[in-house]
Amino acid sequence: MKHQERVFSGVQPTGNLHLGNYLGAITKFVTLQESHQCLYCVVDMHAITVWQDPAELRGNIREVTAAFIASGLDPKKNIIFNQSQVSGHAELAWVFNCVARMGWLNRMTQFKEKAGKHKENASVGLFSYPNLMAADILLYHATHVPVGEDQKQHLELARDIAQKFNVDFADAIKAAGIEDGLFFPQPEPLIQGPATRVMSLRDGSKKMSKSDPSDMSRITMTDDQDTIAKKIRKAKTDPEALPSEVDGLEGRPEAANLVGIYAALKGCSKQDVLTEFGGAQFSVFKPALAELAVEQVSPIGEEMRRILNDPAEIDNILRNGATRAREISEPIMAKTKEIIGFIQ
Ligand code: AQP
Repeated sequence: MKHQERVFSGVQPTGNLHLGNYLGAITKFVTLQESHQCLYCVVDMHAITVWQDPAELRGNIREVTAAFIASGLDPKKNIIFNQSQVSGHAELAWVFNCVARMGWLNRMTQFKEKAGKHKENASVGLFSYPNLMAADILLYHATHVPVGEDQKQHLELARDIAQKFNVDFADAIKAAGIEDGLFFPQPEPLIQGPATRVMSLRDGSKKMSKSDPSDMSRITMTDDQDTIAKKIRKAKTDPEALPSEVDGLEGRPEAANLVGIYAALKGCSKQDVLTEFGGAQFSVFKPALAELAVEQVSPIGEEMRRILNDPAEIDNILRNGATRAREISEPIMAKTKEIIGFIQ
């Protein structure tokens, strides 16, 4: 089956949308809209794998949507929607719950990190999260998935699920008229550039994260100019000057992180940054980074605030996106049911 190139990715509406989400994912979405049919999803069903306050969840769904648009995603060109408005995500996730193996999910490092020592108390949804993610992508036969480095393992699982489904139902797939048996495509992760894993500003060994208790660990997309500059000024560093070569960042996670952020914001390589700043102290580099971050991030935050003033318009965009998403997903879900043997 010839699969048309199609991009899918999602962001959880769990608050504190940060520079890692922006550089690792959203900027890639913006680039891809020029060349591909793209679906960008506010994955609210993923968010509730950890308890969310209902009023805050509603606000956060609108905030992620506003961030998409403020970052330059065109809702006419792309399909922007929230997951729970397209029931196929839940339907296909159930099918994949029955395809994926417990052993596969037991190997997922994100579950181990998020459940921590209290695995017995984690929701079943948090455990089966990667199956829902596979459903998100494969419901649209998406072929390319721009994500940060932390999602690589989940993407590999999605590929395994696609392959196992195609093998388990090989005869039924052929009987449904798909001669080559490739009903679900193997989605490819797109993890590129200098900021695929932005680290905490307080600890270079931990990724920048929405759930870090320290607000100083992350730059959020709605931080004002002073806050962005202050967070960069206070970011943890070491006492050495910056090296002139990328190899010199080895064993210096905080320095590597700030150089990576600078490179991603500027649209150049880490080596380009070191060619400019090699030998400079952080007292010189940090103000330059702060200036660049303020220049790039604060207009997005301002635009988000403007968009958020009209929640009805955001809800319209999401409803319209869901209608268009269903146009693609419904025939694929119907075919999936036919292949499995469900009567429709
Ligand atoms: N630190 C990061 N660096 C680069 N990319 C990142 N992403 C997340 N953190 C970083 C990418 O952002 C997209 C949306 O992420 P998500 O909403 O699914 O959240 P997450 O991956 O669970 O990470 P968060 O935002 O830090 O939340 P918590 O605190 O809950 O873990 C994805 O493409 C992700 O790779």
